[in-house]
This record gives sequence, C-alpha cells and structure tokens, in this order.
Amino acid sequence: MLLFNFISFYFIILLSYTTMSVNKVAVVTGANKGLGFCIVKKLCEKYSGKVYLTSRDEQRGGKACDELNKLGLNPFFHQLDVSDKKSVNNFVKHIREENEEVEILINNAGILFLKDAPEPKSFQAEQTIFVNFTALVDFTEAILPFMKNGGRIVNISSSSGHLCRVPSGDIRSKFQSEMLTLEELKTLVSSYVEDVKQDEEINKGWGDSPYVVSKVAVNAYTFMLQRRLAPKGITVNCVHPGYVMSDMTRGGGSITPDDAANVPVRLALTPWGAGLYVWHNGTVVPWDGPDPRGYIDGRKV
Ligand SMILES: NC(=O)c1ccc[n+]([C@@H]2O[C@H](COP(=O)([O-])OP(=O)(O)OC[C@H]3O[C@@H](n4cnc5c(N)ncnc54)[C@H](OP(=O)(O)O)[C@@H]3O)[C@@H](O)[C@H]2O)c1
Ligand SMILES: *[C@@H]1O[C@H](CO)[C@@H](O)[C@H](O)[C@H]1NC(C)=O
Ligand SMILES: CC(=O)N[C@H]1CO[C@H](CO)[C@@H](O)[C@@H]1O
Ligand SMILES: CC(=O)N[C@H]1CO[C@H](CO)[C@@H](O)[C@@H]1O
Repeated sequence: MLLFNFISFYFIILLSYTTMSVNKVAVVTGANKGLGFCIVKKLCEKYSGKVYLTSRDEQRGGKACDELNKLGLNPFFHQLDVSDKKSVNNFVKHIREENEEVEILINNAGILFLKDAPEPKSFQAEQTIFVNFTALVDFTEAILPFMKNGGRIVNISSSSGHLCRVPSGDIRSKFQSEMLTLEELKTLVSSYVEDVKQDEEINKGWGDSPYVVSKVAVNAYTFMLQRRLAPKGITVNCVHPGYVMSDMTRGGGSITPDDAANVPVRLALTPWGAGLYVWHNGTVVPWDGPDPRGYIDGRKV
C-alpha cells in the first residue's frame, strides 16, 4: 500500500511536470520599434503562446509594451542586448527558470553604419563583423538548447545578404559550400577583416562594404543552421523585409513596417519551406541567383 502511494505520488508529480510546466513562447529581438515592434503586434494577435517583446533599453521596451496594452494586446517584456554576453545569459536564464520552450525566434535586431559614418574603414569592418555577425551567432547558439522541436527561426536579413553582392566567385563558392562548418565560416570572415587591414579587400574580391560581408556571412550561417536543425524539425529561414520606412532609413523607404511584418510572421507561424531566402513580397529568391533588387540605394531600378 505504502509502495503504491509512493509510486502514484511520483506518477502525479511526473504527470503534472510533463503536462503543465513547459510553456511555448515566441521571442523577437530589437522589438521596441520599427519592424520588430510590428512583428510582435501581429504575433500577439495570431500566436497562441506567450510573446516576448525584447529590447536592449528597459524604458523604450516598457513604452512599446504599454502601447500594445492599449490595443488590448499582452506581450511580455524582457531586457535583451544581443551584443552583450551578460544580457544574453540573463535572458537565457529567465527562459530556463520559467521552464519555457522557444517555438518561434525572430532575429530582428540590427544596426547599419550609414554611408557618411566617420569611423576608419578597418574599424567599421571589425565592428560590423565581430559585433554583429558574432553577436547574432552567439545569441542564436545560446537559445538553441531551449528551442522546441518543430520550432521556427526567422532571421531578418537584407538584400545586402544576397550572394551576388560579393564580387569574387572563389569567395562566393566558399560561403556557399554545404560542407562549410561554423569554425570555417568564422575563419573566412576573420580573413576578410585581415584583408581590410592590409587594404587588400577590393583586390581579393570582397567588394567595398562590410555590411554586405556581414549579411552574406549571416545568410551562410542561416543555411548552415538549417542543415544542422533539420533532424529536430526546426526550420530556419531568412527574409529581406524591403526598404522599410523606419528610423534606420531616416524617413525614406517604400514599405511600412506593418506591411513588412507580414511575411516574417507568416514564416514564423506556418513556414512553407526551410532554408529559404524570402523577399518581402513573399517570393522565394535563390541566394546564388541574379541580383533580385527592385531598389538599389533607395532608388527604383
Ligand atoms: N529599414 C530597412 O530598409 C531594412 C532593409 C533591410 C533589412 N533591414 C533589417 O530589418 C531589421 C529591423 O530594422 P528596422 O528598419 O525596423 O530598424 P530600426 O527601426 O532602427 O529598429 C532596429 C531595432 O534593433 C534594435 N537593436 C539594435 N542593436 C541592438 C542590440 N545590440 N540588441 C538588441 N536590440 C538592438 C534597436 O533598438 P534601439 O531602439 O535600442 O536602438 C531597434 O529596436 C534590421 O535587422 C535591419 O538590418 C531593414
Ligand atoms: C517579388 O520580388 C522579386 C524580387 O525583386 C521578383 O523577382 C518577383 O517577381 C516579385 N514577385 C511578385 C509576385 O511581385
Ligand atoms: C553595420 C553595423 O551593423 N554596425 C553595428 C555593429 O554593432 C555595433 C555595436 O552594437 C554598432 O555600433 C554598429 O553600428
Ligand atoms: C542576414 C542577417 O543577417 N540578418 C540579421 C539577423 O539578425 C541579426 C541580429 O539578431 C542582425 O544583426 C542581422 O543583420
């Protein structure tokens, strides 16, 4: 009898553990404004789980949540600076303590050096690559253990991540190789920074934009991750959101953040494929195909 009670007690504990305590959540980075904010809004309307609006600044994030509360929507706020290890660790710890599984991860946070940035070229290249490429990779790797099987990762990419933007065919084929490992990708990207320091990047066929190299590298990472996570049924896709009217484009742009949020949200809720590079109009674009841009530097072509 005692043994029976003992067993049933643990059975009930086990049952409640497996049925009640793991909650599925969606996480959006850089969500206090612009595209990220609109993505959170649409997820709150359509996704059945908890939605995290994250922002590197507590106040800006809190204000964004208040705005959505007024619309009757209920995102959860958490501070998250993807380029800060301590902040990433705090966020991951929170997910673990809440016993949550990430079903949807949208990597949206991003910054752009404008063309008139005064910093020296080698500094810009180093910053862009090591902070932005490395931050994205490290944040994603930190969250992976908490990704739900069958989950979805959407990375907000850019037309600058298209392979055709790198002039050298030799370098393109390295980025494109299905055998490429994360270590090799990091080494390839470091060799770019070294070439910039030697003033050799144009000769070597990298082109003149660190932004392009960082976005191409992140796209290569997206496809690598897709191959790695396929056995768990996790899909990884990237989207070029269009030339979005946001602070990043200083009032320019040809698509509202609200419209630009539609394709990423559709990919997060019901992806129609994996390892895809999707344009803002919903068309899948071959990463290694011809330049698909309708706009170059904000002008129609
Ligand atoms: N606008 C375009 O035409 C365009 C085109 C192609 C791709 N994209 C991509 O779309 C994404 C969203 O851009 P947007 O146009 O919505 O720009 P945005 O209005 O400038 O928003 C960028 C967001 O990222 C956040 N952020 C920056 N660094 C961060 C960090 N280290 N940790 C956490 N959050 C950080 C910003 O937070 P703060 O408010 O604290 O700065 C802000 O919330 C970016 O990845 C961008 O590269 C935009
Ligand atoms: C969407 O944009 C891509 C890239 O510019 C273009 O090739 C495609 O024809 C467009 N599709 C539609 C339906 O407009
Ligand atoms: C091109 C680009 O995105 N540069 C940014 C990389 O990240 C650092 C630090 O977060 C920013 O200062 C750069 O503007
Ligand atoms: C292609 C691409 O890289 N897009 C973005 C993915 O998300 C990170 C931030 O989490 C951005 O820095 C990248 O630019």
